[in-house]
Amino acid sequence: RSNDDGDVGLALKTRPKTKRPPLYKVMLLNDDYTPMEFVVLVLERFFGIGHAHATEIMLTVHKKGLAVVGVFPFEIAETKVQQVMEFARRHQHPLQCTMEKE
Ligand code: TYC
Repeated sequence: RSNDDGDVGLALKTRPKTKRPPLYKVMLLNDDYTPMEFVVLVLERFFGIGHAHATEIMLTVHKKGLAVVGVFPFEIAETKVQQVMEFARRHQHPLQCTMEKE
């Protein structure tokens, strides 16, 4: 069909498509060896989290085993994970950072 607006109306239900990108949770995992201060530094440096909140998040990971530290579109989440993993590797800490679709 066609209409006076000139669209051919292939989409029969014409809802304007404003699809948001899927978001990904970036998580830190606990381990027995990474120093607490190093984890706090990671949260400050790569996630822009202030010292007090970074300390709270680090203690949550320490106690519960993991915590979500941020939620981002895929490419940004992937970059955060890479940055944290590389930083931990360079300092020879076993800290693990992962992402999963929200
Ligand atoms: N469990 C570590 C310790 O006792 C601290 C730690 C916290 C390690 C958070 C990793 O993601 C982590 N030194």
